[in-house]
Amino acid sequence: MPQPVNNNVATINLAPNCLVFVTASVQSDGLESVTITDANNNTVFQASGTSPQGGQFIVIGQGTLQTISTPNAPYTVTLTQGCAYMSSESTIVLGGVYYLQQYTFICNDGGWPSGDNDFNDLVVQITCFGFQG
Ligand SMILES: [Ca+2]
Repeated sequence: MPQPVNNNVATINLAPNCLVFVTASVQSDGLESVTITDANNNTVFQASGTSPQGGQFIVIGQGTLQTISTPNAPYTVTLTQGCAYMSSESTIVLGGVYYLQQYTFICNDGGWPSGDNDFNDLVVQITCFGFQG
């Protein structure tokens, strides 16, 4: 398994002209945030929030976006300042065609190692559909 990344900024690639569903959740008393920007530095998703009490699970934001038409355009995912993250990418492909592409980021407050190292303080899931409608 890869080591956690002590950085709050990641770059991902999303297929062009696709519908993307993003959800962000927290289990943290501290303020968590995520911002996704496209290759033109436009903010396409933003969420922030904190657990109402005791690190309780709560969804702080969800929404959809449409990827730009440029192939292989990078998207920047900016997570809570000072966090460390681990991430995964998974795809469902048939005959060389992408049907679903998913990224997951799990974040730990204060870096790694830090605190309880639970990597659930902020969780961001990005799902890119190969087809729409
Ligand atoms: Ca936590």
